[in-house]
Amino acid sequence: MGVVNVTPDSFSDGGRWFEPEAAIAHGIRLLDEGADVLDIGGESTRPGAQRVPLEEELRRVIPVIRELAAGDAVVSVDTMRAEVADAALAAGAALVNDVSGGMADPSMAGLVAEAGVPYIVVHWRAPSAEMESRAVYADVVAEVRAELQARLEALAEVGVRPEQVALDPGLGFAKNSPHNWALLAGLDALHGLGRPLVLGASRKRFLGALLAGPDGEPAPVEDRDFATSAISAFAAGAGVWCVRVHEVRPSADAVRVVEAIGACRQGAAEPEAPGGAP
Ligand code: PMM
Repeated sequence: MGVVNVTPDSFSDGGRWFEPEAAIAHGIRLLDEGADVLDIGGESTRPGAQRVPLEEELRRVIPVIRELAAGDAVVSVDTMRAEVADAALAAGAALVNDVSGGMADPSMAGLVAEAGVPYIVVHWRAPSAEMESRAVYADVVAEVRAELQARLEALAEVGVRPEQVALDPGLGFAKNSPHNWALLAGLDALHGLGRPLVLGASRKRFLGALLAGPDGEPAPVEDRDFATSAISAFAAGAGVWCVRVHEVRPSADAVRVVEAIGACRQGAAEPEAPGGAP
């Protein structure tokens, strides 16, 4: 899944694709690089971010979704608002990616149930402005698992079928670096929920901290893409369904490598080189 943030202020790529033409061109580039899905969002969720007004979020994402979906891309809308999800689906989006897992907008679950579309439910505890103070866990893997299970049940009560849902532990959402690493190390427990898993590690702060220089300064955002693709390889090997990344090519290649190894493990024929080359 390639990220198209139509925002002036995302931590990872804020402002670069803020104009619709730039966002559309970027989406097309990500498809060329191997993205299966484009995730289009108009609201930054970086820690401390303030909410964007509804009208502004619509203005940012709908034209970009309409254009990219018309070009046959599989488009996901990254939103916490039912009204935005509704307009996005009408404009051609095929999936809803909700970083609040239906908790920010009480109308979201009903809309998704009615639409019957795939729904990415991210583990979330509080809006961006408050989430850092909610990063408190005795056992992060067990608690995230239990809270995602509770979301699945609450969503089912309003008609969201479990088969519609993919689950995401929400790296960085009310989680500090040790929490994020623990969740990656504990993916098996999340597989136990029986739904496809999504991971959004791309360029996040815990990678900046891991790659900090001798002065302790976090690695700049654009220097986190190699680490991101390492996580994509790890995720593919661990059976994760989808990775959400800003730079698609390295992750798409990493996933193909893991798939080739997996195919050999299952006794399938070796993958053929393109064009029959040796
Ligand atoms: N992270 C961000 C935004 N959307 N969606 C999912 N499913 N999982 C995530 O971890 C996630 C997300 C924040 O990152 P960005 O500002 O780089 O888009």
